[in-house]
Amino acid sequence: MSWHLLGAGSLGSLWAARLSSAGHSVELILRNEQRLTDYLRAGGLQVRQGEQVQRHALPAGLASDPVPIRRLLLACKAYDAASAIASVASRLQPDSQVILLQNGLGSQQAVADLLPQSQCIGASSTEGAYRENDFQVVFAGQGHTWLGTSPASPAPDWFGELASASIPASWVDDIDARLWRKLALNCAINPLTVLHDCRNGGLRAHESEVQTLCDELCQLLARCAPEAAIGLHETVWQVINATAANYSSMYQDVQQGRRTEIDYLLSHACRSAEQHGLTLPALNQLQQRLQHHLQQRGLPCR
Ligand code: NAD
Ligand code: KPL
Repeated sequence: MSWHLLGAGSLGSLWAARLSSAGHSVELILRNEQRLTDYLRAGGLQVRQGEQVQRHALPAGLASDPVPIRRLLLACKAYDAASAIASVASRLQPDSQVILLQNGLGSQQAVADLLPQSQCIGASSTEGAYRENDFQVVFAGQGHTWLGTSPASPAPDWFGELASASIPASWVDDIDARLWRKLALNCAINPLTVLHDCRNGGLRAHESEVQTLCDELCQLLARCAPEAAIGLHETVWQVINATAANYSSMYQDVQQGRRTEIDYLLSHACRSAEQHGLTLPALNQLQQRLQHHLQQRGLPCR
């Protein structure tokens, strides 16, 4: 059975390249005729890892193509997920499976609401990739991807294809908690790196601010995904230290004038707190400061 990829950007290209190299059939779905022409002119996807460059001339088409989709990897940003899925919804079959490779929370539910007949599989990844140019991707950091459904279900029969393609992945029965945990890490680190204009390691100079955010995030997790709260403070500092020389993904988005995923990270946390009747002043203030910062740079606040 073919894999279809919607969202041939950094992470999506990495998955497509590895699956195809392992002999699995993969077809890209590009946004429009212009992107398809650009892709064909580029001669396929290019993936660079260190000095090694590989080209993958995978077949590509458009959302409007008639071929049914049985297994879809959706690898766009969280804010594009619902509209991207809407563009292929008529091609999905009642037994289709859709892997949602989005960071944060909120977009998965939006997609699931649009696809009541499909099985939506959440994914949380620590792999690192970025785009050098259109259809040219750099594999920047080894990582792992956790996949699963909510409520939990057994691993699908194709799951072994990921291992055969050297995509490090585990099937888990607590994907929501894993997504919450990653969201909490991103909320404790990313906005502050933007507001303090620093690398992750620069947050060591703002210890009490980080600690207060972790305190409030633990209160929120205690309501939404209690197991994700365990050891949050320690993990946040471990990540800050392990990635001290890096700029967070949100910092890089803002620097490059790109829309951030704030609505699916910090704003999702603030909305969830409100829904649970929790008052989390530091988190709310952080959201306001970040939104103001984005607004001043002409970037969307959501
Ligand atoms: P990206 O911007 O590099 O790629 C997204 C791609 O989706 C783009 O090529 C865009 O053109 C395409 N797209 C959007 N809407 C589309 C549509 N309607 N039809 C066709 N294509 C469409 O994004 P990314 O960095 O790969 O991130 C994807 C998700 O994975 C994000 O939620 C991100 O937070 C998460 N993530 C990324 C990394 C990373 O290292 N890049 C790591 C972990 C998690
Ligand atoms: O995921 C990250 C990001 O930059 O988005 C880390 C490195 C964990 C910082 O929050």
